[in-house]
Amino acid sequence: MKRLTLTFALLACFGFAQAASHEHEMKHDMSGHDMLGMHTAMHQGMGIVKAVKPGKVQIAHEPIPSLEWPSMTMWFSVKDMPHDIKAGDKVHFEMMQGNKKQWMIEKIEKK
Ligand SMILES: [Cu+2]
Repeated sequence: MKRLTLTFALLACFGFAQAASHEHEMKHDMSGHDMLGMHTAMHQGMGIVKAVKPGKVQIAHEPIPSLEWPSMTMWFSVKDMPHDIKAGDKVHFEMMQGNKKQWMIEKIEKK
């Protein structure tokens, strides 16, 4: 019986992982899905916008403990760039690594 439960748990995890890999095609709000977050490796950061280009933003971000990143300035791809984001804005963002290893901001908002 224990073994059966484990199998179900693994299947459930696999299902979530699959859902995560297609997340960029989905529009629904992922926040609050704690279990899903575990599998998608979504990371949160805060920082100051340094520059904006179509589909990209340069952010001087604070340390990101979940990635063991120190603070630094770097470019990110942005899935849906809000029109009101500009250099000098303090922002909160959520990102995940895409299948080409690039960091994609899934959500960005002014603070
Ligand atoms: Cu960085």
